[in-house]
Amino acid sequence: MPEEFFSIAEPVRYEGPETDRTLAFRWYDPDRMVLGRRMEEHLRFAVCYWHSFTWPGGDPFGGQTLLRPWFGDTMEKARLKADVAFEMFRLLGVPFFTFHDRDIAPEAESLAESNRNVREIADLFGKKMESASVRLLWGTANLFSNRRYMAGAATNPDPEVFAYAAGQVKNALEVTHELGGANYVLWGGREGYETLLNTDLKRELNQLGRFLSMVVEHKEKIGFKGTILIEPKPQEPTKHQYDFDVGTIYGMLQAFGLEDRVKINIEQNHAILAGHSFEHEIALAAALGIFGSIDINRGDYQSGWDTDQFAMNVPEMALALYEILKAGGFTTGGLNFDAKIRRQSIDPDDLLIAHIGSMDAIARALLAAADMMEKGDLKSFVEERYSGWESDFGRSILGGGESLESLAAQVAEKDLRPQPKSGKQEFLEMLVDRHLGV
Ligand code: XUL
Ligand code: CO
Repeated sequence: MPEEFFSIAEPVRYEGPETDRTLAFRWYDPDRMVLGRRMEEHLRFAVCYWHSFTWPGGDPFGGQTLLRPWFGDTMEKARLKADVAFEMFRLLGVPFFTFHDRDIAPEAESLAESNRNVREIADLFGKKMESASVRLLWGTANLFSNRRYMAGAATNPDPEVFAYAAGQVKNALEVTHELGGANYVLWGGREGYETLLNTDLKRELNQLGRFLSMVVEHKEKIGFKGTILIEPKPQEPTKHQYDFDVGTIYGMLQAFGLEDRVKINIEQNHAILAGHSFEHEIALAAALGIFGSIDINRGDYQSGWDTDQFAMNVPEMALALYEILKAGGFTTGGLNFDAKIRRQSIDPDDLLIAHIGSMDAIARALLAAADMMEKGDLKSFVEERYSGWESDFGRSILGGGESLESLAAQVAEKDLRPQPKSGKQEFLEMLVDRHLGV
């Protein structure tokens, strides 16, 4: 069956910008060298299991629109789903995939049985990965769908729920380790609250800190070398999520002494929901030394929820990739398509088209970002703008050599009357457009 689910059996190939074939790459050329690195190694694309293979196409007013032969709660269906998923990884030629424990195997009555189901499918993945070229970018545990987690997992008022979540994460982390995962992600699906009337905020924050520490301790115990990543999101499902944005998570990590042990998985749509730009979140994480990985998608600028659309917007991604390149590129991280086709996109090939379109848009954006790096005009402008801080005077201020008194005295003595200089935003935006080929 899986061979017949999609309309093609041969992997999608790079054909160049001249091609008008839909199932072909125009810009994503894995072997093309960009700034001394293969394009595939820069972008490290991953297909996610949940949106592509488990989401039924529902919205708040209607249920399933996507009919898939592997939908259902049996292990047989889970194996069929794995066959189709690996077929899609092969067709797209993506180097990575990602999953939640609940995406790959059905939940059972007890934790032990559910964990066994996950292990069984993970073993199947392991066998498939022996002959496939796809690797695991990250695994994670779904601590938000089951009703036991309605009041949170680590931040639940009931310690038994905390314990259940711990047991689930232990298994998902071990499975990720066994499959050679490059990272492990924690997205605090319901780690937040709706109303203070029923919530002890301080207690819940401490619970979350303890949970994170336990994950790091277990990672070290089992010898997992990948990176532990936290994914910020400001709201949805809860009104106030504790892991609101990069800055909030950094503060939390510092409070629990984990700022050197955990990094961040930034999602475009979550950045937008937090009132930030995507590139702001990347730049802040890089500045704080906690940039890890990306969930690449596109939020809708009018809707206040997580629309998780496939990213096709080249200019915005060029600015994001510029920040990633400035930060030195990915180490263990990559670009995970945390994106879903629209519920009316019901043709099997729509899954391929969505990924191809986005991979091409991102590849084109990478070329623009690489051009920004190579020409260096944006960088020179910023360096020149701050050049005063490289003078003896600037260094003395930041080096602790001055006080309010000494600075006040120097302003008077040298009769300093600093003059404003143009920030030249339109000029810089024009340069960005030029890097985009305008
Ligand atoms: C939810 C979200 C998750 C995480 C993994 O908005 O982004 O899919 O990426 O749990
Ligand atoms: Co995500």
